[in-house]
Amino acid sequence: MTDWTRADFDEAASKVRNWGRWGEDDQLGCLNFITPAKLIQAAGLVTQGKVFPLGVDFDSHGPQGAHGFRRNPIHLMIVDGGDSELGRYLAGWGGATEAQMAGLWDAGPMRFNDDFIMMPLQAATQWDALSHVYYDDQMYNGFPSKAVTSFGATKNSIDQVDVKGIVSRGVLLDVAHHRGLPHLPPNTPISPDDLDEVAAAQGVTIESGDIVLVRTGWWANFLEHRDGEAWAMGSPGVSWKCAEWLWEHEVAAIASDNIAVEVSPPEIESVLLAFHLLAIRDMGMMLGEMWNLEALSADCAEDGRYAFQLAAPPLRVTGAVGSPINPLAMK
Ligand code: UVW
Repeated sequence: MTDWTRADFDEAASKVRNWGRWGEDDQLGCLNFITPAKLIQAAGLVTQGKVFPLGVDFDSHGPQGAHGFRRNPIHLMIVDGGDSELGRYLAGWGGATEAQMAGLWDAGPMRFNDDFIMMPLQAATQWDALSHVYYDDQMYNGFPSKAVTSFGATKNSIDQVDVKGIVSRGVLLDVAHHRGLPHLPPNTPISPDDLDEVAAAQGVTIESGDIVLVRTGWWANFLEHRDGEAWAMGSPGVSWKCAEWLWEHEVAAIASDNIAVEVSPPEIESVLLAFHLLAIRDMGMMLGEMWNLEALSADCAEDGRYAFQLAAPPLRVTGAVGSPINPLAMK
């Protein structure tokens, strides 16, 4: 814990608040920094024909469960190899009667499998939408928190941002690699000066509309022990002070390889998830969590190129406050 107070938080909030900047109805927030010129620039970074999927495995061995309200994805089969006769009984499928279906089934070679997944949208690699967190009864752009109802978010939902893709220039700031560590020590905060130092060492600049990926090595660390509680409680991550740095650089979105982008435990005693609140609610910046940056990190270290095209479209889940994703970095 530090000496920072709610007053320090409020001062930062009033500096980074983007409400009204892109109009009173805006629900895209910092994604507005991604312009057509930015898309063209990002596409030009694909020169080597390499692709890096940044999603983690969606399965029951993930980090959720330690705090009780989220669960790891549950994958169930609805139709499997034991159901090879099932189609004979699928009356109504394609308009066929049971007798017609049985005839079609027996006459032809086609068999199939189907499956089903149950999961919190926040369980694995994901985006936080601009309706995910709020304080003082208001969300990004001043929308009332009550606009998120039991029917879903009527403002700032994840489907609102799909119009942006989401595609841009991605930049990896590999803090763990820069420090010569497999992962940062538990509970290490990453300051704005650290981000500048890493960018300078990597020879990369952060430009308006970039999506910044901060690597702590914490996902690789989780895979070694699979202890969700230790992973969540000990997470290194960005300091709440990085919100102003992101605002000054006009960053479109930020993602990391930990559970909440920001460091655990809270740096301001009276403000839980201070970085979340400043980024999502005040700036209108989406957070990407639990991204697997390992293969990308190794490649960037090898070729010295830390900028690439990044594509991370959310699912159009109507009214959702987040979305699972499998982001792609392309070089
Ligand atoms: C909360 O836990 C509220 O947020 P996140 O899942 O984005 O870390």
